[in-house]
Amino acid sequence: MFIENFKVESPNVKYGEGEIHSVCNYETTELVHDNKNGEYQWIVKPKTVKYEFKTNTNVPKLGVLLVGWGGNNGSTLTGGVIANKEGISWATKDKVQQANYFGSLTQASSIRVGSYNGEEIYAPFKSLLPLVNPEDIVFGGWDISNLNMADAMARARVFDIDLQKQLGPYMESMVPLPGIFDPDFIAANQGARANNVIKGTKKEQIEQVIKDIREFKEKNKVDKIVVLWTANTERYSNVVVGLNDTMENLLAAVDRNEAEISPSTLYAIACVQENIPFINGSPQNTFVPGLIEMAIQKNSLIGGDDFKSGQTKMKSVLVDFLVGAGIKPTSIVSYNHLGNNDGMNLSAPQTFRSKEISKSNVVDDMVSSNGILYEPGEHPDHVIVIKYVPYVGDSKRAMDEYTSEIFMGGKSTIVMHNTCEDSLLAAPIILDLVLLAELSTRIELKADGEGKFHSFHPVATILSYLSKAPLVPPGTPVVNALSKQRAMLENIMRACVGLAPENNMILEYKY
Ligand code: NAI
Ligand code: DG6
Repeated sequence: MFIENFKVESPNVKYGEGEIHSVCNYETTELVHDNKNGEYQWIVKPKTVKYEFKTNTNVPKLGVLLVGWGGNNGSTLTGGVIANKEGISWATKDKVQQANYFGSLTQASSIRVGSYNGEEIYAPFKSLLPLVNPEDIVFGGWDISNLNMADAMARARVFDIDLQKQLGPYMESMVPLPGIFDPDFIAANQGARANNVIKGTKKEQIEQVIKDIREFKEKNKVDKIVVLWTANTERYSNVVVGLNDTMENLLAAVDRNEAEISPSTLYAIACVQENIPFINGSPQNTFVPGLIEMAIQKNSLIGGDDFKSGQTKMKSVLVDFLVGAGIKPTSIVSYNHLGNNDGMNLSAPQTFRSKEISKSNVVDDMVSSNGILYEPGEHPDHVIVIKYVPYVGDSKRAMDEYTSEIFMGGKSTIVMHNTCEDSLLAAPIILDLVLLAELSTRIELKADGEGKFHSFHPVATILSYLSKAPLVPPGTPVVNALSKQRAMLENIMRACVGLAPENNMILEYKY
C-alpha cells in the first residue's frame, strides 16, 4: 500500500516550531587487532553511540545557478521543471505524455515505512523531511554560449518537438550569463561555441561570478543558492606544490593569474568564498587540495564528482550483486557512443581521460570487500571506451560486457545494451543533487557528550548516490555500491525523524 505522508510518534522525535529534533542510537562496531595468548586476533566490539539531530524545517526559496546552463542537461532540466510546473502534456507517436519526474530519487521514489495488517506500507521518499519543491526553484546560470534557453533546448534535440513548442515561450527570455572560458581546459572543438565569456584576470573572473551570484539573489529574492557545474568536462589540472596544494597557495596562485587554475575551480572558489554549496557534475578534479582545504575551513558545502546516471549506476549495482553473490567479475568492458556536444568534447584525449578515470574507479570498494574472490591488489580488467557519433545525438548507446568466474572454473558473460537520451537521465539527478545539498545544510547533529550541534562535514558524502566518483573528506572510505549509498542517505533522513535504519529483517513475520 502507498500512503502520501506520515508523522512519527515516538519519544525519539519532537516536531517543534520550525525544527524537528530527534535522537537515534547509532549501532556500530569497534575493531581491535589484539595479541591474545601469542596469537593475533580480530576482536569486534559492538558499540552504540547516541546521536541527536536537529533539522530546520523552514524550506527556503531556492535559487539554482547552473554552470553550463545552456547545455543539454541544463536546458533539459529547466524545461522539465517548467513542464511539470505548468502541467504541460504533449503528443508523442505513442500517446499524450504528461510531464513527470521519473528518475529523481527525491521526487519519484518511495521508502518503506512499515507493515500494516500484513501489508508493506510505502510513502514518497520526499515525505521523510521537508524539501524544496522543484517548481519553486528559480533557475539561472552561466554559459560560454549566448543562446537563450529556448534555442539551447532546440540545439540539444532532447525533447519532442511538440513539447519544445510549448516550452519555448517560457524559456526564450532566459539567457545565460557570460561564463569563464579557458580553451586550454576543454576540447578545441568547443571554441566555436564560446561567444559569451567573462573577460579579465582569474581574480576578476572570480569577482564577477560573486557579483553575479549576489545580483541573482537580490533580483529574485531567493533565500539560498546552490551552484552546480554541468558544463563541459575539463581536463585534469596538475596538482602542484606551491600552486593549488593548499588554500593559501591556491589563493596566491589566483592573484598571480596562474594558467593552471581551471574555470571550474574558479567558480568553486567564488562559491566557497560566498558560503554557497557547489556541486561538480563532471569528472575533472575541480576540487584540488587547496580548494578542499578552503571549503573545510569556511565550512562551505562541496560535492561531486560526475553525475552517476546510467552505465555506471548499473555497474555499481551489478558488480555489487556479483561480488555479493560470491561470483568473481574478471573483465568489465564498457563501451559507449553518443553524438551530443558532451560526446564531441570528450573526443579529445585530455577530456576523455577525466571521464575514463571517474568511470574506472567505481568497482574498487566492491572488489576489495571480498578477499575470498580476489587476492590483495587483484582487480578485474576494466576498460572504458567512448566514441563520438554525431548522428545519434543525445541518444547514447551503452554496451557492457561483464565476464565472471563461477563455480568450478566456469565462466559467465553478461552483456547489456542501453539506448537512452543521456540528458533525460542526468536532469533528475541534478535536481536531486541540489535539493539534497540544500537539505543537508539544514541538518545539524551531535554525538552524546558533545556540547554543541554541528553541520555535516562540508565535503558532502551524503550525495554519493548521485556521483560516479564520490568526493569524500581526506582519509574517509569511498562507497560506490549503489544500494549502500541509498541506504546511507535514507537512513540518515530516517534518523532525523527518529526512525531506526531500515534493516529488512521483518522479524514480525518470521515465527
Ligand atoms: P553540453 O556540452 O551539452 O553542455 C555543457 C555546456 O557548458 C555547454 O552549453 C557549454 O557551452 C557550457 N560551458 C562549457 N564551459 C563552460 C564554462 N567554463 N562556463 C560556463 N559554461 C560552460 O553537455 P551536457 O550533456 O549538458 O553535459 C554536461 C556535463 O555533465 C558534461 O561534463 C558531462 O560529461 C557531464 N555528465 C553528463 C551526464 C549525462 O548523463 N548527460 C552524466 C554524467 C556527467
Ligand atoms: C559518454 O560516456 C558521456 C558521458 O558524459 C556519460 O554519458 C556520462 O558520464 C554518464 O555516464 P554513466 O556511466 O553514468 O552512464
